[in-house]
Amino acid sequence: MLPASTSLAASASVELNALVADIQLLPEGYGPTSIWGFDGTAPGPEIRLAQGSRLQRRLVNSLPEPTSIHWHGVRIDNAMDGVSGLTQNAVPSGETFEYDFVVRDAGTYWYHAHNKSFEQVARGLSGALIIEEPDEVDVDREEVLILDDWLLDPDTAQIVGDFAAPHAMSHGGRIGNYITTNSVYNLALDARQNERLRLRLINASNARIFPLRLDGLQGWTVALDGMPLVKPLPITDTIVLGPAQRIDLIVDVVASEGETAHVVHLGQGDAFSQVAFEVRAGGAVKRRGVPSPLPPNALSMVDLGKARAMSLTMEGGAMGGLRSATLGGDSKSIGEIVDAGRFWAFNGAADGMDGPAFAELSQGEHVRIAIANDTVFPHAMHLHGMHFYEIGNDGNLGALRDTTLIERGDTREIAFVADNPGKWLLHCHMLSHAASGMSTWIDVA
Ligand SMILES: [Cu+2]
Repeated sequence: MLPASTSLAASASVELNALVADIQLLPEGYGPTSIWGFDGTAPGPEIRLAQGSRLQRRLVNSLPEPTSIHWHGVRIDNAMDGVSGLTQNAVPSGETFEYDFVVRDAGTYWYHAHNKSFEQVARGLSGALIIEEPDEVDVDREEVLILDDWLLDPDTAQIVGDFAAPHAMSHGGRIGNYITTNSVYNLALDARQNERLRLRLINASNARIFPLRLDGLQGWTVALDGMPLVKPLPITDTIVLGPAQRIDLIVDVVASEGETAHVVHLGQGDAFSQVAFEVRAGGAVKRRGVPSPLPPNALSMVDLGKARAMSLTMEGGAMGGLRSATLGGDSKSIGEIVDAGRFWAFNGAADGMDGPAFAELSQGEHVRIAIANDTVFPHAMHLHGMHFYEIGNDGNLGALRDTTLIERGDTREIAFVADNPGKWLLHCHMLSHAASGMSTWIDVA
């Protein structure tokens, strides 16, 4: 049901202007960086709405090339999904597009460009989309933390331009050399001892997997990719956030006044502070108890017993075994595929956008897809339009997600009810991979 106020706002769409702008991304002493950003900022403006309300934004394209906006993780009307070439035409330079849809689910989502994503997202076209639960969550405050990396030339402070570099496409994707949170290097926030924080972490990078650990903070995972866990899960281990994934944490500051707590980034051999929390005076004497779960969103439960089983095999990339694949309807050698700028294949096709990956699904059908990673790189597979359950090793339904990280050699089975009609993209969210063979779609009629 729409809140009463939305009818008054029916024609009052707020603009979201995609434009070229300079921001101070590197520390002081370096020059500004030219980015592409919504409203000229990176991240773009945070969009925050009540669950069940209506999101209306007029995309104004002031960029030198066409663009579109995808609302990542939102169970949305297909026509509003923003995938240029599948659900809409890319919006030409100088033109506009009206996005208008109801947000059914509370949670942490994000929006980003979806035309030439491997370039446009790397240039800065993304932002947070926060859908609030009807009742306030019992925390002292929340922080939206957008994790990203940038590939910058330190001499000029500019974004390195070879977005379609074959090395990045055929290996782990475009990996930046400058890691930020909310576009700030070494972000530092204030906190108080025993303060309870909700941290909404969003991985907006093109390809980087963020392994994170908490130091001076203790708490629980309460949601993944926007969807609440049935029960808060104590954080005891490394948190791994693949590209496009989100995680909501409720944490207590257990570091003492004068100390600094951290979200620690575990790099290759080194660890550094992704976000610092400097503990000030005025904390509480005691920690609170275990938090309540967030209220669930109303999603259809899958019946695995009646689910149609399908499989998707991911092949290719550097050091992969792909020798041939179909391209343009013909079988081509790996050399011919590489000459066409493709390095990957789904079920033997390097051009998975030419048709749906599977026979048409009927609306309401229960499906399970075994996604096999027959490559030597991890991949973050994202389905548009519907969340899915990851099926655990025990064969039971696990967490609800919209993006699942599949390590090299692993197979992950996902299951969902195909209850949202339309053409829905299914692709790797390492965006260089998506542009070079790892994109297909499903058709729910
Ligand atoms: Cu990939």
